[in-house]
Amino acid sequence: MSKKFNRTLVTAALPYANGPVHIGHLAGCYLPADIYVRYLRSVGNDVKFICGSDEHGVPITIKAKKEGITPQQVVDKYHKLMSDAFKEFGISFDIYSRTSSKTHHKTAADFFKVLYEKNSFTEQITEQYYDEEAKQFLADRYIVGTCPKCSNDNAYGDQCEKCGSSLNPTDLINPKSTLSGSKPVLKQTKNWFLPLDKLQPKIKEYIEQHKDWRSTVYGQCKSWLESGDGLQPRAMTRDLDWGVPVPVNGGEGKVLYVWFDAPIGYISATKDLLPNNWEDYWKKDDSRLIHFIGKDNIVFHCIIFPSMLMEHGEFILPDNVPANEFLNLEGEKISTSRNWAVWLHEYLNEFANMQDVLRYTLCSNAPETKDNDFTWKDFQTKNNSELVAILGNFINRTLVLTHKFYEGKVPAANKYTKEDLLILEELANAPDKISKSIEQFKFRDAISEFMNVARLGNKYLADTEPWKLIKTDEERVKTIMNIALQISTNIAILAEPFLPFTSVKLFQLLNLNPLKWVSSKQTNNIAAEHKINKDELLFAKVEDDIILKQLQKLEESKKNNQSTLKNVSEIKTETTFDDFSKMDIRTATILEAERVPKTEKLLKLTLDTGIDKRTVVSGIAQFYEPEKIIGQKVCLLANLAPRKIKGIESKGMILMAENTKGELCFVSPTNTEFNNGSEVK
Ligand code: B3M
Ligand code: ZN
Repeated sequence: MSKKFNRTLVTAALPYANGPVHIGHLAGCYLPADIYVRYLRSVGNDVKFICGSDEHGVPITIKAKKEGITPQQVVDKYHKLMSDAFKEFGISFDIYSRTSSKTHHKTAADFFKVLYEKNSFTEQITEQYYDEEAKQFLADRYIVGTCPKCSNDNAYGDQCEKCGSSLNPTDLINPKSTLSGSKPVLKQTKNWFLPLDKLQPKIKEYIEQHKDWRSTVYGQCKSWLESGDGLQPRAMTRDLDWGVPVPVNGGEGKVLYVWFDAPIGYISATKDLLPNNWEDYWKKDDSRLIHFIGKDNIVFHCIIFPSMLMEHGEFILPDNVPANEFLNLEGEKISTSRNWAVWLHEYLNEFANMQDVLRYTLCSNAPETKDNDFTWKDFQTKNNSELVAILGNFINRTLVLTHKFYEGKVPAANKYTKEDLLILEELANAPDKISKSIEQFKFRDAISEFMNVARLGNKYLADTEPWKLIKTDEERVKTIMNIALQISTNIAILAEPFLPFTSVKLFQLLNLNPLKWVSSKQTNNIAAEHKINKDELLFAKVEDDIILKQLQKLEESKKNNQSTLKNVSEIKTETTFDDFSKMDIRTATILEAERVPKTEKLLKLTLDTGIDKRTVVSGIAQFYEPEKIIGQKVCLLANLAPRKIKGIESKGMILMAENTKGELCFVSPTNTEFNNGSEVK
């Protein structure tokens, strides 16, 4: 951070234009990015805020198929919906572009050509799955099968959403095309690969220069670099008909890999915003590039995109990637398909003019260092006990008393007590504390420092009790009320990044033009004799019935999901008793359990199988605390060939099944009188 930057380009992940925006998106990246940008603007930095919709990629073609419309129709519909929702929440992009635009197609194609001409790619003929009925190559997402790592039957060709492993389609056991349901065949095709294996040393050096990144981000990068054989070449073109056509000979019928073109979308959007000087932001050494994203996009922004930029050679590299973890909803993973979400467009209907309440809740509970939970109860508490009871209450008392005592005119301070001076000093110090947190991307801390200013004001009024004092010491009350109005004014300034609607409203109530950050270090921003406007409440209480209604709505989603049984996979192809009896499944007991360091999903278990004591590594850390499963009876596939996982030899696999929430649970003998080592048959 010692380097001097003269301009900052802030990007927020380009969301796929295939569904409306929910609170997880907002908390994951758009809200922190917006707070950061608003703050930099208020400080007077040169900053541009870039976003847009990601309109390519297989999820969009899948959505189009489902709805019986074209991919273009899908993205047109959602581009508008999403762009509107962001705007309504005050997400202050300088541009919200789209990757189906002409500028983008050209920019991405040109970028590809530069790398192609520099021989950055390797050409590889690979065998890809092909659907003979649908007569097309199958994108990874069009293939489902059984995950080789955790046996989830609904793993996709690129990833198992259950255990988080990233996969190749050929890793899947029993692959099936989702287009026709048929078994796909392997067919040869040529594609261009980015040889990340060869680039690994350069990437490693780059990552290691960024030990200042959030530990979750840095850690994930390190584990990509260090896991197994390190980075692997990745195809940058795909056999697909939706996307940016591959602009070189032999590229017919292929498009750029969506993760090749999407980050270039940041560049194209900057071009659209600043046709004449976009290059300043992307190519000058005194420019700083910051990507706000969710944790599932870390590898693309910290490894793949920087590799592309390095290979190209003209661009600066991301300086920071403050990725957030995930936000859950009422204890469960947010899921579009299960309608387990709070949709922004619905929130706007049901909580009109309460954008800042959601912004406040999401920021003060942001998943910055670990996954976090949004609950409606917490939303109500944050509103009622903090926004209403502290911030709203302080402002309201100040405005009401100013009207009552002085007909809305700011009284002049006449003599400060020692306590007053302490309050003013604390007020003047607040902005630097908030700045420090924001600059370190610690938005939760920042918003709590902000709230402390309102707490300070509230306590000041409670301690000095001007409503009582007015009867005995009118002069003293003038100073107190002047100070309360200074605090209110500074709150209006400091609120802007976090609660922009409240900030605007508060400036209006104070009858002031909005002020910039630097003014908040002073404590004389509102002049004596200045006339303020009539008071109005900033926040309203949220009653229990409103919260209940939201919880009932979620309950409905849950019921619908259970009745449609969306998570139940089809029966696999027939097998024989002989094949089944090759599997040696035994009862066993967990003796020891511990987390595998530097992983999120893995537990190292020691089992008593009745025959031996052995180690099994299992991807269940998201579902079970290690200390709570000691003594747990389980079923174990005991003759599975041993495998090394994270350097630990794992012998066998524990049988698990999914519950209605999609969590993995042990399949274990229900009767406690089982011996370890009893065969399951
Ligand atoms: N569209 C993935 C997502 O929405 C992807 C991000 C692109 S950022 C360049 O999570
Ligand atoms: Zn898996």
